[in-house]
Order: sequence, then structure tokens, then C-alpha cells
Amino acid sequence: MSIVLHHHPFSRASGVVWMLEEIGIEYELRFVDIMTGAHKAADLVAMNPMGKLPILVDGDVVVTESAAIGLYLADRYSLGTLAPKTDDPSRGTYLRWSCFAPSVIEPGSLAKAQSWAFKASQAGWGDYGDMLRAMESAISGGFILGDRFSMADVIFGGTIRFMLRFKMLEPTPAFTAYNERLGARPALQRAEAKNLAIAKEHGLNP
Ligand SMILES: N[C@@H](CCC(=O)N[C@@H](CS)C(=O)NCC(=O)O)C(=O)O
Repeated sequence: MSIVLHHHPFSRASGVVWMLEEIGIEYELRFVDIMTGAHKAADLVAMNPMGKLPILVDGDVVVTESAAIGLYLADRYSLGTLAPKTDDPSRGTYLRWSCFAPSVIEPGSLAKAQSWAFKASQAGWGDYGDMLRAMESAISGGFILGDRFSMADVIFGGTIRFMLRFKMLEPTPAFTAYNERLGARPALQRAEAKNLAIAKEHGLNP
């Protein structure tokens, strides 16, 4: 099997399992015990100098950064389906909101939760209220690309699901309805079952 995901069920690697299930290819999950620091082993740090999960290995290709992994998988294995083709005008919207999740939502939410002092005009994640309005605007058509589900929904939606679950985001009607649409994806349900089974196998309580 050429695709290997270095994985821990309580890490962002759990979201990559959803990506892989949406793509529908074979893959191997290799458990890395982040609780004991196994992700700092030399062979893993050689692949990801950040010493973090997830790490996806596809033959000779190593991809880290969850959003990059999703974009890579969709381009490589689902171009024209989960990723708009490069000449499809919807690709701009697809990339825009895929990048918004790690570059605005993640730091913006952390800044809010930890009361960081910063100038919204200087910080790339800007003002928290603006961020929330932007997020709601992105899903006003149903999915990021309207009625067409794409890998952008796994990336952006995965972040929203995580934040709702851990009460880092107010469950407005728009976010709640989007979360329900995502929750109906069979690939997400399979991924959650796999993550849960691996957690149980390793004696971890979700
Ligand atoms: N920007 C990275 C973040 C990766 C990350 O922070 N991973 C966490 C788990 S979710 C990790 O490996 N933490 C262990 C550590 O930093 O020692 C991504 O999106 O993949």
C-alpha cells in the first residue's frame, strides 16, 4: 500500500482520515503515540521538521500540514470531483476557503480564546467578528461551492466541527446546519468509526 498516514486519533490526523475516506483510496494508518513523544522520533522529524502530526506519505512524496494534505489528495486522486479542475472558475473559491481555515480561523480563534493583544490590521487573522461573518458567508450556499461538496468542506468544515465540539464557536443556526450537512457524509461516519476504534485499541478515552 503506497499511502501511509502517520496518525493519532486525537490529532489533526483524524481529519485526514476523513479526507482519505472521501477520496476512497486504500491507505494504511500508522499509529504514533504523541502522548509518549513518539512523534519526535528522528525518522518522523526527518519528514516533518516541525515534529508534528499528521504526516502523509504517498510513495516518494511526503506532505504535512492538514490543509495541504487535503488539497494534495484531491488534486492527485479526485481532480474534477472533490477538487475543481484548474480551469474551473470555482477553484478560486475552493482554494480561498481551504486556506482560510489554517491561516485565519485557527490563529483567530486562539487569539480570542487566549486574549492575545494584537492589532487586527496587522494580524493576518484580523478581527474576530469579521472572521465569523466571513465564515458564515462562505457556507451561505450550503457547502463552500454551493450544492457541490468538495475537499474545501473537509478542510474548512473539519475546523468548524472541531470548534463546535470543543465549544470554541457559538453554534449559530448557520454553523449548526452546516455541521449537520457534513455529519451526514458516509465518509465522515466511516472516518469517525475508524478513529474511535483506534482510540479504543490503544486504551484512549475520547
Ligand atoms: N499546522 C499543522 C498543525 C499540526 C499540529 O499542531 N499537530 C499537533 C496535533 S493536532 C501535534 O502534532 N502536536 C504535538 C506537538 O506539537 O508536539 C497542521 O495543520 O497539520
